[in-house]
Amino acid sequence: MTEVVTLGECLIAFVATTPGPLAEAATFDRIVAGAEANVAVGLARLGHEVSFIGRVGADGFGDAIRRRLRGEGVRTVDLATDDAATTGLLFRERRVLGPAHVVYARQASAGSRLSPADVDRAAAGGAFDGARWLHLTGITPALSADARSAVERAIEYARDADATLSLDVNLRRRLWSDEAAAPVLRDLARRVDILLGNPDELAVITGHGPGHEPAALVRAALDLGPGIVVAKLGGRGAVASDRDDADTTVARPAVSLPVVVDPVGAGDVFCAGFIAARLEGADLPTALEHGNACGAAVAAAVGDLTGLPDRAELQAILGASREDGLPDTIR
Ligand code: KDG
Repeated sequence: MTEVVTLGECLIAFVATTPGPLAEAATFDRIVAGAEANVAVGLARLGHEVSFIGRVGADGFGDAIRRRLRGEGVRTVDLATDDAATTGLLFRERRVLGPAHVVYARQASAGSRLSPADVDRAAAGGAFDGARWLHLTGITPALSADARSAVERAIEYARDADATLSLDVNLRRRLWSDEAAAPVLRDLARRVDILLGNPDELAVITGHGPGHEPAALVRAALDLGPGIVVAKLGGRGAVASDRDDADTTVARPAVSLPVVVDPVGAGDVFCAGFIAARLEGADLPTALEHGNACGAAVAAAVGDLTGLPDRAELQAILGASREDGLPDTIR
């Protein structure tokens, strides 16, 4: 039995070893990446039981993903090996300022061939039995028609299990245009309990142009239907509103970092910290603080998973940030 189920494409990422544009990058670190897998590992590190539904190729990259997820304690029985396709890859530059550019090699990859049958198999194997939470991202429906149907199937099982549904918008403009993404993501947003995204993403799904305050975007997104909307603001923390008290916006500042080493993955791990806190009964402001702390820990190290905190580290970061900034060492 698992508390949290998630599904999507886990990739191997080649991340430039030195900061700068991709055109200048000649050496790369090989890491395991993928938004939903990042959330899964983040939750497992924080002591929660997580199932990951997906596909990898019958290749060394797929083996590396399986070993990593399993080693982190994520349930991988529903991570199928697809003999007919290779594991998806991405190549990413490192940027401290501005968004990092990415090149994908994931078209027709094993992960993008995820289908409703995979979700049915996982359900038959008990993945949704007693599940309390299903976490989705806007990446999976962009991968293929089958992957989009797999998301729909997972929602059906999660509803039957009375699980909480969360959606991290995670708009990937290398996979689809705003015009193609907006109606699909809006339709998902209407049906989840908790919607998370950055202001740019919330603007796209609410149909707002740029330049709106996060609190206004959160309120507009609440009108779509979710019970809670969270705007992730990176270095400015997070703001959120609950439908039951829509006039009140809760804001929590980011944990301030002496240096942002690699912010990619921080948004995913924010979700992990937030979900873990809610599973443990935390109120909205506390869940935002946990999300911010997890995000900061990941932004302080290279790679999507490297800096993920365990429970003790999370408590140390929270304690230190409430006092006087981060200590040099937390243990
Ligand atoms: O959020 C981090 C992800 O962007 C990264 O791990 C890769 O999932 C990924 C994607 O599709 O871009």
